[in-house]
Amino acid sequence: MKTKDLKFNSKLVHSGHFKDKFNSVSVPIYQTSTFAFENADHGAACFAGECKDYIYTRLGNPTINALENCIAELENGFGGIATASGMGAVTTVYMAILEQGAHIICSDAVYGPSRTVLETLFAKFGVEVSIVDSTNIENIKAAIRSNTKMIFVETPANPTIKLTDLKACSELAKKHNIILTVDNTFSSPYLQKPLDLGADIVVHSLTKFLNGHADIVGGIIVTATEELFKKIKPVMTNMGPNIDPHQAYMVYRGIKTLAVRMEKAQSNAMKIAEFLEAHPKIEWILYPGLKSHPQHELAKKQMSGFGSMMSFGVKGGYEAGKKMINNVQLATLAVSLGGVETLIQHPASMTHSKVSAEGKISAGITDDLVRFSVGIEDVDDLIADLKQALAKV
Ligand code: LCS
Repeated sequence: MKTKDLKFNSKLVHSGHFKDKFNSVSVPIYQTSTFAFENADHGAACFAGECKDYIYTRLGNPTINALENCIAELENGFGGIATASGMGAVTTVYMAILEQGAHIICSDAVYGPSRTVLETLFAKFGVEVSIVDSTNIENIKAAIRSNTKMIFVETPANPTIKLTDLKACSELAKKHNIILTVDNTFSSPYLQKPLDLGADIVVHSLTKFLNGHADIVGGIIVTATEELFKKIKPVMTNMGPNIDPHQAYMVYRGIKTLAVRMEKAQSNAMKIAEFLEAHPKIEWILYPGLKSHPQHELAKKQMSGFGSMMSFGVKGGYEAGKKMINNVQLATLAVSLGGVETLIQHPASMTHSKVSAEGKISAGITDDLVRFSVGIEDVDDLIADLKQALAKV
């Protein structure tokens, strides 16, 4: 049975697996930098692309390939290109698609470095950048120029939990022959499949939900087509932000429990969001599963669940939020997200601190914004923790 024809939960367990000499049930870690050739002709044939044998781990490795094939199937894409980090994936896509004089439209609601690398490094190489509020498709439409090569969005976005309408966005991109790249980190393919909605490229920080255990850093690019795959893969292999086989193994192992982790985390998140929304010390809360989220209907349309990421403000602003953050006992004060453990952080001074003050204001990364990544602990314990921390505010 071909794994690509299986249903999603079966794919999580079986996609990417290959039969080896020992019939290993778990894909082994091929912790090797290089692979021996039979003879000189074999080596030459490998380099000439006349045989599919492995050459060198930066170019390809069985453990890494298992991971790449697995995620490509989960995203219904053509192929996957794993990288050393999520930023390795984002910047490899930028490098492959953009060029001097090209223009990119980037949502204002993205992970800080995905935006700042465009405004600093890529701008230095002559790439034009427009940062827009992508919650309204008209803003993207208005920003299109004759040299626009890519639209880059993240939905739900870090840390504002803003959504972008992927179907509308992909229709617009197609009409203007622009590549649409979607950072799907916050949803994972369990909750949202951007390629099915018309996107051309998906990127992930594997560090988050796909791995799920806060013990590695990694990234991946999945392309819809062979053409895009062939354009991006050599950029990765030549520039060298490849993932390590051990990292790849850890993510591949984590993926097998993605569905059960996501289900538990998002069920916890819904209860926590309702608790916070009703709490007198909470000024505002954004969680796609709440009816009060301005894009709740869009979330229902393009996601199969609401995930486990939320942002909120405590009455009294930054000082009050800081007091709360400093008083949680079960949740951990740390950046990153999407692991089995609940994390809390303050984006304006941490993950998004390098975004300019005006950039933060226009993107809605306010000083009082507290970001919460809900884990799979018992929800009663998490709520009790939030209750005692808020009592100290
Ligand atoms: N995309 C999103 C949506 C992210 O949240 C992150 C990291 C990245 C890309 C980059 O991935 P990395 O290179 O770290 O694997 N987000 C982080 C965060 O919110 N806190 O720490 C890292």
